[in-house]
Amino acid sequence: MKVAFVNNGTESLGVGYLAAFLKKQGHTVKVFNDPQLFSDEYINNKHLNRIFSFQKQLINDVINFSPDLIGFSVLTDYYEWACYLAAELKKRLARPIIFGGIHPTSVPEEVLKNNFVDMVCIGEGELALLDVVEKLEKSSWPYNVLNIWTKDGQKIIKNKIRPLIDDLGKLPYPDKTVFYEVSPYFKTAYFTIASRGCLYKCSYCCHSYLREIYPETCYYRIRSVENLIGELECYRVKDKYKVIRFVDDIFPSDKKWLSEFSKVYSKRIGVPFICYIHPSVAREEQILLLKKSGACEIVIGVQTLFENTQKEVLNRQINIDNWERTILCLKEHKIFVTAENMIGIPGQCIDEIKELVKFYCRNKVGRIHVNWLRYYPKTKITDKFGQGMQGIRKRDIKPFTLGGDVFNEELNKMRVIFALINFLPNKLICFILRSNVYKYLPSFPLVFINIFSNLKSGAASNKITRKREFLRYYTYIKKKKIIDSVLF
Ligand code: B12
Ligand code: SF4
Repeated sequence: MKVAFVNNGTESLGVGYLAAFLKKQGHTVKVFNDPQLFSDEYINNKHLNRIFSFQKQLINDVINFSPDLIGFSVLTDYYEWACYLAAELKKRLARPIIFGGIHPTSVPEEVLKNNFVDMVCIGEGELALLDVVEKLEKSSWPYNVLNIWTKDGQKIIKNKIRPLIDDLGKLPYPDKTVFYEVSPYFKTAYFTIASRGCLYKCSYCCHSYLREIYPETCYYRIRSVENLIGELECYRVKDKYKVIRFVDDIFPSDKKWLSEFSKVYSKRIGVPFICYIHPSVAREEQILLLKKSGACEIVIGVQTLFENTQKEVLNRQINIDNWERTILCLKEHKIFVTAENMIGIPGQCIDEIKELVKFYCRNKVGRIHVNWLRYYPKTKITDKFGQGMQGIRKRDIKPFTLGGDVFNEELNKMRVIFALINFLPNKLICFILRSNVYKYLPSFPLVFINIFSNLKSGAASNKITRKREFLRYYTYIKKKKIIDSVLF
């Protein structure tokens, strides 16, 4: 069978895993990429996006490939995009269309209301998608495949969810070639994942909901060190890449795993890497092991410092002293620190954000990210505070870098201060806060704040982003004849 995945411009490990699984069973898989120029977390301009659109070409390419099944991996931010392309494809090509990923997993019934979506996959997709493909191959409709919801006329068929794959080592390595053959910008850094799931369930995160659909299984799973290193060797990462990005929600902190990883990784791979950690589990011992392995940049999610907001709104049990200790320890070991923060949290007052600014004046980090809260469907924060934001209606969505669901002018001015912490003396920052001078600052367009902080930091992840974004625009604009695009 031939399976086409329509991709939103970013490498998706989910699609990589699904492609590898299907290919292993002899199926053909191809990715069709929409580069989404001028529609990303940095630049969002409808007119330029239309002028530099590759969607017409993508549709023609999919039609020429003549797949037996068309798949979309859908995040909420790209739901509208996926619906548009799926509807256009359905008009021209009568083939089954399946949506999978976090958005359909969260609101499957709503997604199935679209007449161009034939099936949705809830949760982990490898086994389910293979079952679907095998059924279609035998010319039968996948009415009774675990994890799959589909339609019989007006009726929605809701199948149960199968347990999570307990041993991730049973899966083939994610297929990277489906992306690499599409465009060189996918090769700018190596992305991979050592685990699935998370130990926590913060209210604004997908795990606050996903854990509910998998109540009885071991939710957090880690690949064996050997399996992970095997993947990196298979793709010759040591020879081909300058940096690796582990995109685990939180990088494994289990001491036994980490000490084995540190020995094997430094010996057989040795490429500097970026990962996320959680301060509750990252003691000095773990940080030392990460350093020995080759961690060059570590991302930590601080979000806010008020314990009440952490506990009551975000469902995080974090001891603020831990943050200071973790940051200090990372800096002592000369690891670049990126701190993620959130603004627009329900009940978060300006004083709370001022405290956060002061915290970073005391504890300087390499890069401070300030993201706007997004009310993603089915998350606990949305259930409690995001009335009407369940993502079930299509809406004009702004990424959390560009305003999220909670943009407000005063907070945006405060956001400018975060971008200045590493460039102005602490005394001046404190004066700006005390005298409320920030209120008179111009409300810079968010894109400038993002680009400014990106250019100024020496973070490895920023270097990757710059290189990848440059190549994404350069390779695709080169392909485009501007006159054609204006006429189209
Ligand atoms: C890695 C990651 C990234 C990477 C890669 C993104 C990507 N496109 O894969 C980077 C850093 C680039 C990224 C960026 C963003 N991310 Co992100 N990211 C993640 C993270 C931590 C892990 C995803 C992952 O690779 N998991 C491992 C793979 C194997 O699992 P999977 O993707 O879920 O795929 C499996 C199933 O879902 C299913 N499946 C998936 N697709 C399909 C399709 C079909 C047809 C089928 C049958 C099955 C199926 O089968 C797969 C294999 O089992 C998740 C959190 C999480 N744990 O899910 C957030 C997450 C997906 N990200 C999120 C967000 C918001 C973003 C951004 C929009 C943030 C922003 N900057 O504004 C961008 C969007 C980028 C883009 N253009 O796609 C949200 C999405 C929430 C939502 N409701 O949509 C998540 C859930 C985190 C959260 N806040 O809860 N992200
Ligand atoms: S620690 Fe991070 S990944 Fe885990 S639930 Fe909280 S926000 Fe989500």
